[in-house]
Amino acid sequence: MMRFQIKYYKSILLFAIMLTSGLQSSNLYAQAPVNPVPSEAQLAWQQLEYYAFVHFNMNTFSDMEWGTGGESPSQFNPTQLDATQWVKVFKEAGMKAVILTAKHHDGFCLWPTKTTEHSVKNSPWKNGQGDVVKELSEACKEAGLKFGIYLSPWDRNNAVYGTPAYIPIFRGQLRELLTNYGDIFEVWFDGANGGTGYYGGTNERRNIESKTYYGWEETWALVKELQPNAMIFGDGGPDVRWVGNEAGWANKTNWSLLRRDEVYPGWPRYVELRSGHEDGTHWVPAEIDVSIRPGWYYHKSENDKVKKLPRLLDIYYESVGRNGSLLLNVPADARGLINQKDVQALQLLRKALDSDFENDLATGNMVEDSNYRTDSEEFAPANVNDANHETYWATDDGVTDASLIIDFKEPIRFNRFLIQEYIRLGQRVKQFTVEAEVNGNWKVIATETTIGYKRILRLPATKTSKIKLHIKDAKASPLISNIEVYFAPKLLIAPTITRTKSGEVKITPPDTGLDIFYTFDGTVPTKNSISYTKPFFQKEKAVLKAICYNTGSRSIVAQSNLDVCKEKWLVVSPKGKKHKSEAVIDEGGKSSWNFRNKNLPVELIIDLGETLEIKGFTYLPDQGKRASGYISQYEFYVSSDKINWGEPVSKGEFSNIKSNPIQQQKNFEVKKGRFIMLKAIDTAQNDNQVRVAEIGIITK
Ligand code: FUL
Repeated sequence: MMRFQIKYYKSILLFAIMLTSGLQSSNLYAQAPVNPVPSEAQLAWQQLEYYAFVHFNMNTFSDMEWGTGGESPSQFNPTQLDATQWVKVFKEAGMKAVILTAKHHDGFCLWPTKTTEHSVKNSPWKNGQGDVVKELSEACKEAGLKFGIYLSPWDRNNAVYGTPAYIPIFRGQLRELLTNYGDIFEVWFDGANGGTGYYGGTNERRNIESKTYYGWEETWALVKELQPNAMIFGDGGPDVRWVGNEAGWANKTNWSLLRRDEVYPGWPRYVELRSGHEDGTHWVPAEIDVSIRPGWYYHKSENDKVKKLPRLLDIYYESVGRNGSLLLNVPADARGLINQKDVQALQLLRKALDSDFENDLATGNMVEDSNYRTDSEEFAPANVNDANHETYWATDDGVTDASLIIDFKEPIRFNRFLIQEYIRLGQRVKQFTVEAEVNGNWKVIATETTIGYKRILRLPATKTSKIKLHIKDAKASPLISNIEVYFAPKLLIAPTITRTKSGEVKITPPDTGLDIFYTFDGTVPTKNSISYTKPFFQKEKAVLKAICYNTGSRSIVAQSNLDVCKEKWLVVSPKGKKHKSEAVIDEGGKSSWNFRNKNLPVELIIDLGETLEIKGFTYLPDQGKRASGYISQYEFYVSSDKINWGEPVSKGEFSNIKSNPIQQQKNFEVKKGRFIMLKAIDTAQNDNQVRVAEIGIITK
């Protein structure tokens, strides 16, 4: 009460001073910015948060990730292209913008450019009269979504790529795209540059100096001249930076700042991009680009590999929730439509996010603080939950350790804490905790570092009637514009089924406190099926189906087609150190066996320990972070005595394995035998090694 009175008198005094001096309150109390600060265009971009990338181009038809440039325009022929369908899907998913691969590394242009013949104008699609860039830009405008373009600097088709003559061509393409298609919110320049290619039929390697070749300063200036508000994306910006991985996450510590002049396309210290630089010289926030599928382009073979809800939620919380923007790639298929599999995944994500953020428990609750700037209501703690992001809580100058408490009066449960800094005046907070009052004591629930535009913490469910935010360190007086508190429901999605080499099955739920039920007879499990309480053995072939169950609702069904377990299996050849060679049959997909410095072909022979009727095999390539040794050409044999192998039961290629190293499966005519042999005839990288993470068989 006393404190309130002092504040009250102070406010009257300050008000009197303001009246007499004729000053605006904001001038009187104005804080100095902590530089660097974002531009107006960057502030607007930051609020988009979640938007779509569409990889759709020649690769969609050639089933590749990186076309060579030697493809023919006649291959480009979507049968039902409908950009309004894409935009509808994205809008319903809550995305605010779309970026299209107008030209990828293979050089094919999705618009009828004057700069090259390698474009839609020479394709059968709409008899060469079509323009994908136009259709999508118009659909976006109609639906109120922003539109951006990806234009690959690298061009594996162009005959003059690598010489100075290419630069005006590249800039001419940019000029067309930035002049003829309305407002462009972002221009995306890829860091992959130079290497082998078709290059007008020369089929050679052309390396360029990525720092200097494209004359980036002039190229950027052209973008700004034609589209002053467009954000330019590149490894190190200049406006928006890459996050240093394509897997969908930023570091928890994430500064929107960068020592920008150190960074260039292909910068070898790219891991630093995950956190930015605390002492950065420029405001260059992170954008997290990741694909909803393993590859960036649509491949029919990946229709079952669309990322599942838990992974998509992780991506959201580790991008938008870590002070970054999420650029989620959803490729259009060869019909020219967003595939139903991807549509469903986006819908599930939207639904889950809507329920996670349905009810902000903080709104309207009393907030007290330990310090606020000049005791002025303009900087009062209640600004953090007033639904206005332009108002904020600020401490007095020099106060960088301060706290505020949200008092709910009655106990609530929460497991999400969302917090935002008023970044217009710079990113400041370096360290903070979130605490909850539990049985009369403050319990630290989270100890964190940076905040920035937005942090969303996923926390263990906690019951409390008071939450404290404690800013422990900041570059200057912290400015907090928003706090939201939620209790997200448990995720009711399919459990995961795994089995060890000896046949022990484990069923793991996606969240705590869920019941699991399963069947072996192909029927859909209900709450009356077998209840899963602990791991069990299933050594024989079986179709296992499992669900999660929680108070009347059940998840979709998880299904695992288990084959005979690998308990009796032994690696016969080549003999390595035992624990290493066993990696190919240990059911642990992460470990791999590396046949290094072997001359090809390499033969891997396995004793199954019993005679089986075999009708197919699987090969999981190395899954490590620096994966290598992918087999590209193979032969597969079955034998009853490991002496007479006969003809291969299957042979051919594992296509696209380097860009997309997922499990490969080959089926063949049933053959009886006890021994199998995978022969690596060639590898994708010529790196003098063959790596195998796991081998499996499919029995009759
Ligand atoms: C990478 C490219 O090489 C991929 O093909 C894809 O376009 C991705 C977004 O960026 O660097």
